[in-house]
Amino acid sequence: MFDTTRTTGRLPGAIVGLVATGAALATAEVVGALTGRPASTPLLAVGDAVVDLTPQPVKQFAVDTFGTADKIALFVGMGVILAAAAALLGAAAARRRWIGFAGIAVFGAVGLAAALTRTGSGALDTLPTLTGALACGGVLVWLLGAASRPVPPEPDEPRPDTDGTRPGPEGPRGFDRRRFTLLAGAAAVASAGAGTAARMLVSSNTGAGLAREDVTLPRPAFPASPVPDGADLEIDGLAPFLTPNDDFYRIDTALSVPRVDASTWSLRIHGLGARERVYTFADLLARDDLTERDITLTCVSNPIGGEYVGNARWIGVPLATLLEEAGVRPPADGGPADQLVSRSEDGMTIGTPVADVMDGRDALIAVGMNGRPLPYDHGFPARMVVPGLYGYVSACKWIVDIELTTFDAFDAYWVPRGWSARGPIKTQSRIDTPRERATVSAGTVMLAGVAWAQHTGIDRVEVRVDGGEWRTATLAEEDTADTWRQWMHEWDAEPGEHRISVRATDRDGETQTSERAAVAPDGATGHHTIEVTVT
Ligand SMILES: Nc1nc2c(c(=O)[nH]1)N[C@H]1C(S)=C(S)[C@@H](COP(=O)(O)O)O[C@H]1N2
Ligand SMILES: [Mo]
Repeated sequence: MFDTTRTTGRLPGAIVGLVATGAALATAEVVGALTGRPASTPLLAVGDAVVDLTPQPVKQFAVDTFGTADKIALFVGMGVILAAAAALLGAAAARRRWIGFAGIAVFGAVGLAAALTRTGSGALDTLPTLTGALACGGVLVWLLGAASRPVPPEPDEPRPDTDGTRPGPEGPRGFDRRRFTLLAGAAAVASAGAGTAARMLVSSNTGAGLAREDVTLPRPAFPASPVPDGADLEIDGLAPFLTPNDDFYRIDTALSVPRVDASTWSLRIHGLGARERVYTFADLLARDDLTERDITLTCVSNPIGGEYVGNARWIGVPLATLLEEAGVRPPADGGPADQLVSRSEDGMTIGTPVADVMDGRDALIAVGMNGRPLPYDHGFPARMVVPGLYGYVSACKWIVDIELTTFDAFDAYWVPRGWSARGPIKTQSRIDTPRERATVSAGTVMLAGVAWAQHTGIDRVEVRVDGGEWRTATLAEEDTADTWRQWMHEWDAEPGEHRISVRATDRDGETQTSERAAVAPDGATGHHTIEVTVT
């Protein structure tokens, strides 16, 4: 099958391995973009599988170390591993081609398995990996050929070049380095170009349909009351009362943000004790019960003092009304389902107590965020928002399906991964200014931050310096019980090192415990404490 009179060096082999792998990934990206399966390309599909299979402690370590750059860290890690494997396999294939093909088969199988185990996958999802593997094999054979040179003759044979001529770059014993470098370089550049173009095509979303940019939100029938004067203390360093969309924290497992076409999107409600109902995006926008509400979202994995909390003005359809239209009754009225499982375009499942969303609180199927259609990152075209519940048990983004079931019958995505099936938000408070380890001048120092106890409301915030007396802070005006509340306190600071702690008491009279608990399984506890230097 192969010319056994020629061989290839290990270094050119390693380069060929890298270039062939790049060609494979680029081909897969192009085919994924052209077939409308951008999430089934080997990089994304395997990345998704890694995210899903990573044990909780490792995931926590990644989030602790990289924060919301954890996705970039994952791709960098995968890239390093893949490049190392590609170089090693290429070097080995230089001598024994079959090793290269075996490597392609193994990596191709991993890519196929990842693509086919994605929710809702079909035959088309195999195309990116299959064409990528073919391209890899083709480039491998082609470039290894270009890098090959004649096998040195057996020692007892007369050597053809013993006449003193040095083996030049194009001599009979070497290979044409210049040609090889040009070919490999051209292949690498072409791969990088094609891969980038494919990624741009996918994210520009130029296809037909209704993109976010084309959506005009109607005026809500039930607007939120204006934010009261004095709800935003406008203190330097303090989080603004309403979090701008661009600054809103983002937490999800999606390695590529779903770009859902709102013209073909629909939300299905069905399951135990429900008559099936399907709503299109146009159905939702045309309703006469569009409701605007301020709701503070919080992630269960927000550490004490952390940033995974934000407050927005949402526009949406009351979820309880949609459930009533499907004939759903809450468990207290004899309804058979106690869990509502929402599913997203990207296969997430989130379980929410039916009782909570039907108890009169402003649970929404949101289509708007701070006066704009939902940003892609935050769930366009529609997501769920439920005041008082952590995001992982309520805030399904890119939602497409709501199934009525029971907690006994189904565990949503996070539950087998070590998180509690139910996740009411714990009362918390945070010091925003001064920052941890800041240096401030002696005299009056403004301490300020936020506190939240969604759907219960904040009653009191206290601060304490160096373990002394708890002193009551001044609260900003309350917007609603579903939003966070700013606080401030003027501290007469004396020179030295100081520790400042904060704690909140909610309207149920519960004061935050000082006992530290980790974020898993159901949210961190403890007082946010910072150290500052006063000069
Ligand atoms: N489809 C989908 N929805 C999701 C998630 C996800 O991973 N996928 N994460 C949830 C979690 S854990 C949180 S805290 C919120 C975060 O919403 P945000 O990114 O808009 O702030 O989304 C929730 N909805
Ligand atoms: Mo979360």
